Amino acid sequence: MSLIATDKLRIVIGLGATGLSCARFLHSRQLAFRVADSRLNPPGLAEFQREFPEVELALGDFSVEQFVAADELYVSPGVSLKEPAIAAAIANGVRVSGDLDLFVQNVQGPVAAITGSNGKSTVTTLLGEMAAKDGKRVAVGGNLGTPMLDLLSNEHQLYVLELSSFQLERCAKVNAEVATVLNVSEDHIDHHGSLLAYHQAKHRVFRGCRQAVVNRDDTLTQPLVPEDVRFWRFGLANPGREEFGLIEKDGETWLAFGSELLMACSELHIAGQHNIANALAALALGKALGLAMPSMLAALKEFKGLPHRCQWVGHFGGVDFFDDSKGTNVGAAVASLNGLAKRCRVVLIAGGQSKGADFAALIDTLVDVGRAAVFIGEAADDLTEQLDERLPSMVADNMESAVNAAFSMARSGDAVLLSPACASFDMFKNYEHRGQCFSESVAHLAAGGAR
Ligand code: UMA
Ligand code: ADP
Repeated sequence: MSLIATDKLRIVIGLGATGLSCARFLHSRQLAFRVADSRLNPPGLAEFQREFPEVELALGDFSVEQFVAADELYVSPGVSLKEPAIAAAIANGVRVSGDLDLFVQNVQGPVAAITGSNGKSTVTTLLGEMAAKDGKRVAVGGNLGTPMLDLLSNEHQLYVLELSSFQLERCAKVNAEVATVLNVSEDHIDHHGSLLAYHQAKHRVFRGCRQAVVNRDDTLTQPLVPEDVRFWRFGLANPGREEFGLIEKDGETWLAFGSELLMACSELHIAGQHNIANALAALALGKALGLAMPSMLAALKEFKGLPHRCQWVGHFGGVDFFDDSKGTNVGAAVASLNGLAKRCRVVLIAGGQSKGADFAALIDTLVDVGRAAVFIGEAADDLTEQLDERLPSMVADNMESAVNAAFSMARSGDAVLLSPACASFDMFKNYEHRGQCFSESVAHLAAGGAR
């Protein structure tokens, strides 16, 4: 296919999953583009060279001259807009956006746009399963994994997108049928600079939305939107009229809509108060989209949760082991610790790249509900210092030693929880790799003999 020669210079920045999807999209629309990546060997290189041998590619340090001369930059989420070459382009009036803008301009069909500090992947997946159960041809992706541009198809009746603050900060308008910020707690402060800037990036999800789902328990999720936007509210207290919440009846806690009891929480396979909040959020989003309640409840009853989210991975010597490798910020690790603390004492494995986080809330919870801690990665010394010997702790330099150390400090009936409150990239390829190393170390420990 020959590309349309135009006077526009478009540059796709980043050659990971997003960059490749942008390249495929622009190519499918016969629009000329170039690609740049600051890495010499980016992950999408081989695929890119195979699919687009004719497209110009610049690897290594970004070129200020090239970016400033461009008309449009499509910047991958992992690349900061503060990169000097990109900042210079912005200062020169170059149009800078990302895959989300391209998606919004080209999608046909309603979009559910989901962001928040924690629970995004769980709620996105759950809502996708509810929609599928209700017979909708639904596409599910975004930050969850499949780049959103790869989802575009006339076949789909609904798009359910998980959106990160990185994707949102470079998008003008999302125009979602329903949008939500599930919760807001500190994350990615190294990237955004402050909680305020992070909050503002997240709240872009509401731009142009027709309906909004709001968490009654977290005022930071409340949007400033025009009056004609329809609100759906959820929270862990008794619901008001047309709201989702919890009702206690006959010794059971029920998911409820107004005064209507929907299903007992004991029927959920996903554990912890945070997952009950996720279930309520998914129901509220589904209600906004007009999904039938019986289909949504059937999907909820079947949902077993995602891997690396408080996932039970083994039992040895009287100790249960849980992989919460996706607990990549303080709020997530606190939620997991509190969830497990309902059943037992916890030995926590935490640490990695802190992203500029303040660990105070994690340490306070750990002191309350923990037995001991093992710290790993770049944040290990900071965590040890903040714990200040209020609980026994050790530092380990790999996952196998961390699991062995955690087990040696656990008592029969305790749980060992990997919920790092940090990014994984200092020691692992990604959070999945970290979780896999944890499970393998647990299996190795179990194979090595009794306590
Ligand atoms: N990078 C460079 N130079 C470049 C381009 C990228 O050094 O020129 C680095 C980035 O700094 C980053 C890494 O490469 O460390 C990957 O960045 P990317 O933008 O190329 O990432 P993609 O492969 O396109 O994947 C992105 C999301 N990644 C990020 O936002 C970092 C994926 O979310 C998402 O699944 C995918 O798009 C499809 O939409 C992952 C993630 O970690 C799961 N997200 C963060 C999170 O959930 O906390 C936001
Ligand atoms: P995200 O996609 O936002 O990272 P996930 O659904 O993948 O969220 O869950 C990641 C981790 O965040 C979980 O393992 C758990 O520790 C924590 N978590 C999930 N849902 C919530 C919630 N609603 N509130 C607080 N923490 C949560």
